[in-house]
This record gives sequence, C-alpha cells and structure tokens, in this order.
Amino acid sequence: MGRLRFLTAGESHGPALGATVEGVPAGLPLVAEQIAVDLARRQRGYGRGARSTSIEHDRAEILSGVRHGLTLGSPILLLIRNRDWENWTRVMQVEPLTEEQAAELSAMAEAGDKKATPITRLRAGHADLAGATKYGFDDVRNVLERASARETAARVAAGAVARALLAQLGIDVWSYTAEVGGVALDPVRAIRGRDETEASPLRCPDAEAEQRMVARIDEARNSGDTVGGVFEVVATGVPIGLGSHVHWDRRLDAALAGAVMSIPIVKGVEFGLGFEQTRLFGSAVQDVIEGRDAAGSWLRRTNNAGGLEGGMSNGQPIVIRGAVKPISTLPRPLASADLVTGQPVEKAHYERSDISVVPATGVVAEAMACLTLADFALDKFGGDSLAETLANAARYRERIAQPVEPPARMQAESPAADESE
Ligand code: EPS
Repeated sequence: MGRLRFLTAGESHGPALGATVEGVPAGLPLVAEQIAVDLARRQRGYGRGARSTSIEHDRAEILSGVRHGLTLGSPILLLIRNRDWENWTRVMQVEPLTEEQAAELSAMAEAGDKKATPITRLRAGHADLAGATKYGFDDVRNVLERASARETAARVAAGAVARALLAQLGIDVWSYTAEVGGVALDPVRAIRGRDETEASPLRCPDAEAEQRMVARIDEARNSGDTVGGVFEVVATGVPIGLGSHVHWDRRLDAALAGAVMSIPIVKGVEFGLGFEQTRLFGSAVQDVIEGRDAAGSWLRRTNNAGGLEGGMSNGQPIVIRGAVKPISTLPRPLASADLVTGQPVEKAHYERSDISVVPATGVVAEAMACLTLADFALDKFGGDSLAETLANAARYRERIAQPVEPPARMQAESPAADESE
C-alpha cells in the first residue's frame, strides 16, 4: 500500500478493536453512521454464532482525523469496543496479574470456566500450532485472540472510509453470496435486486438456491460441522487505467488478490471466469472489443477478464470471486494433539463458533477491495484535498473519453517514410 495505508489492532475478547487509516485526502464528508452500515452488514448472515448475532452490536467511534464531519488529511483513528470484554476482563487483562488476580484466575479454571483455562489442544486449520510455535507460547489463546475473525470488523470500519472516498469518484463496491456448502446460485434465477438480496438470510440473489444453502448450513449445524462457500465482489465505475502493466507491484490484479487472500478464511481468489478459462479455447475467453459508444466508452462483448487486463482496470466491472473454507473451529471437534505434551488428544479445543460466514466474508472482501481501489485511485489521481483529487479524476476521465488522435507518423506526409516501406 502506498497512498492509502491502514493498520488494525485488537484482540477478539480484549477491550476494543482499532484501525488507523492514513492518506485520506482532506475535505471528505465522513460520519460514524456511514461506517455503522457496513459493520452491521458484516454481522448478519444465516449460520453466524451467538457472539455476532446477540452480543456484539458493532459501532466505530471516529477518534481522530475528522473535524465537523470532514476529514483533515491526518490519520483517522477508529475504535470499536468489544461488548464481550466485560466477561473477559481478568482473562484478557492488559496489566500484569497481581498474586490475588492470578489466584482468582486459577480458581475460575478449577471451577470449570473454560475461558480461564490455558488452551493447549490444537485446532487443525487454525493458526494455533504455527502461531504458538513461532511466538513461543504455551497457551494458544495468545494466538487465537488475534487470529480470530473478529479482527475483520476493524478492516470493515477502515474499508467504509475508503468506500466513502470511492463513492465521490463514482465507484461502487458490492458483494453477494454465490455458493455455500457446494450449492451454487444459478445466474438465470439470480434475479433479486440489491435491496432484496441485502435483506435475505445469506445475501444471495437466487432465492431458490438460498433455501438449499440454508439447508446445508442446518445440516452442518446438526452434525456439529461447518461449511464454506464462495462470495463474489463486484466493483463498478472504476475508470480504465488503475494499476499498471509496467511492474509487478503496480498491478491492480495482484494487489486485489493479495488483499482478498489476506482475509483469514479465504483460500482462493479468481477474477472473472478465473480458473474456468483454463478449460476453454482462447477464442471463447477473450472479451472482444466492439468499439466506442457515443460517450466515448469502450464496449466489450463479454467480461470474462473480470475488468482487469495487463494488471490494470479496463473500464468493465471488476469481478472478484473468493473461496471461503469451512470454519476450522468445529462444534464437534476433530481429534488432535496437545501443544505441551505433543501427544494425541481425543478432541481439539472448542469454545463457540459460527457455522458459516460466507456473506460476512463477502462484506470483509468488499472492504479490502475498497481499500485497495482507493489506494490505486489516489496513486493515479493524487490530491491532498478531495476537491483536488476529484478535479484530477475529472480531467483524466474527460481526456480518455475523447477520440484518440491518429499517430503523428500516419498524419505526416513523408516521402522518405513511404520509400522505406
Ligand atoms: C471466532 C469465534 C467466534 C466468532 C468470532 C470469530 O467468537 P467467540 O469465540 O467470541 O464466540 O463469533 O467472530 C466474531 C466475534 C466476529 O465479530 O466476527 C473465531 O474463532 O475466529
């Protein structure tokens, strides 16, 4: 990340999550309510557990970088308080434990309070083993508190700031659920509009497929299991030319793939037709260029490239598909091994968990896409104030809508050039 950067902080059951967003131009209207919309969207979705649906009601406070509703160009600090913290104050205490507090924690563990008991039974698929080994921990809680999907709430808050900037540039980013537990939507039946899709249990535009997806989640819940799926993120209004073909780390496709892949539960990312292209002839894959319309926009017959060619946006909608693995914390735990003894144990650790988080992961992927697109848009258009960024973007859009002048050498009547042919 260059022009727009962000960092998150916070443990799942600590006092709060935080995000710092740096590089947002001055003068962007921003209020907490805008951020609240996306935070609420991330918490919804059939298959989520008690923590998301009834304990946390995420809201981000804006603590810096905004004055009288407008950004200042300075770092924007966002804070989301964990409501569950009040149940974890001793277990997750920031200050060193006094002797009495340590004794209190031991007594809680002896009385069977799982929260207070060090975790050593490793969960396969989670960060438990590698994280504890790497950092030298004897209690997996020190890893899982940060590896938790709870951290993605901070990303969504940061992403909402980026979304506000993109909206000013006419760029919109949305996602929906395309597949859960092997049940895929049928594009022909995916006729729900955006509002209806948003209000549906899995944020899926195909009502019939959604019912079968819900059934798969129920099936997983009844057998103490979990399911994954696929989300699709679509970004519209992205002008031609964000990113670049000239160097690997300036490619927008690579940055988007990395950003979406960084979401803990994501195991694969494709653009447009993605892996399916490998099974087709080139003639069936390339998006034929049909010329320009009256407004100067380039027309395409298809969008198999998912809006990205040569590492750049090509003016078509950017379509990202992300593979969500089944959650690794299983209500009916798998066999495992103990971190301390190295011996097999009958059951891995289980606290609470969700059954499926595909719609929520789509919202997190929107945030990561927004942050990446905003970064690349600022790289292209610059600007320390919103007015400057918008003026630069408008000038660029105006230029690319104009007809391209014929190359100078084709205009010049040069006998020498004719002879050389
Ligand atoms: C998570 C386990 C559950 C999820 C949590 C991620 O939390 P808890 O252990 O407190 O019940 O609900 O996700 C969130 C709280 C969230 O906001 O997304 C895990 O193990 O990663």
